[in-house]
Amino acid sequence: MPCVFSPEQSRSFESDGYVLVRGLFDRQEVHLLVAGIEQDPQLRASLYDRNDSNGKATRMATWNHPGESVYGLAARSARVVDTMEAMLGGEVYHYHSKLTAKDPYEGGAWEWHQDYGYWYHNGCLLPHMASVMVALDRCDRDNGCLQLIRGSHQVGRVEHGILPGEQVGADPKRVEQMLKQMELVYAEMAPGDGLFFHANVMHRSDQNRSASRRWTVLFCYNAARNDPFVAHHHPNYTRLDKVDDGAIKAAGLKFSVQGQDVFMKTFSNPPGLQQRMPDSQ
Ligand SMILES: O=C(O)CCC(=O)C(=O)O
Repeated sequence: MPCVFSPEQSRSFESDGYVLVRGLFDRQEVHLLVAGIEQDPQLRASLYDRNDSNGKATRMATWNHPGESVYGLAARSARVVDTMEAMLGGEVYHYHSKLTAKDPYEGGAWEWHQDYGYWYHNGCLLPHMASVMVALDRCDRDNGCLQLIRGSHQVGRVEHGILPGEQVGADPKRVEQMLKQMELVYAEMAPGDGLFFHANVMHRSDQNRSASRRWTVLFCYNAARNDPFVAHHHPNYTRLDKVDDGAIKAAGLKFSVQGQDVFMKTFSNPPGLQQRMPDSQ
């Protein structure tokens, strides 16, 4: 399948930095994705917590290479990869994927940040990077859906550092200005919807204060021509083996393979981000 964006969505990606595609994965695929992620023994064993400033945790799993599991096939599916290639203007490779699981009343908040605020420090010279967040559950304001600042990718990379609550985030003074001039958007999503967004889009999310679970999976990509010049915890250019859109249903409930699929043990900030934000103490 070629890029899933309509011409109008391609234009809004340029101006807004994100596009929400309803029903990127259909009911049967979402069912397989959720079951795969909930039940995969290796993934479950690799879950770790990322705490917010109130001690509330998002449970996470992170993996660098998409394999033959149902969620590996989703990250390699033509509809996602072709759309990323259209967004980033050429061949892409898989940079990593992550589950961000906010459980009822527990799931933690994320501070305002740009993904490139982190990935810059990994030796990625250009911001030719993007992600798609796929909703596994309904995501809304009550359970901590993603919030974005429309058009914020146009400001370029903003300085990031450790904020008073100990999470890394973007310079609050810049974010304050952006919020005065640009629109704050709540990306409410149904299971299977996909939110494609540029790595310089400013985004955050609230704690899950509701009784509904909010699990999402994010597939992140880098342009092949933007091979990082620093070796780090995410891969250098690795050819992405794209699969047909039918691959998820054809494979069924497939889990990761021990020894082939490798999960990370923790969330690591690049060394360049271990400084406090000036004036933020
Ligand atoms: O899952 C969320 O609410 C936020 C995730 C996020 O911002 C990220 O992984 O960069």
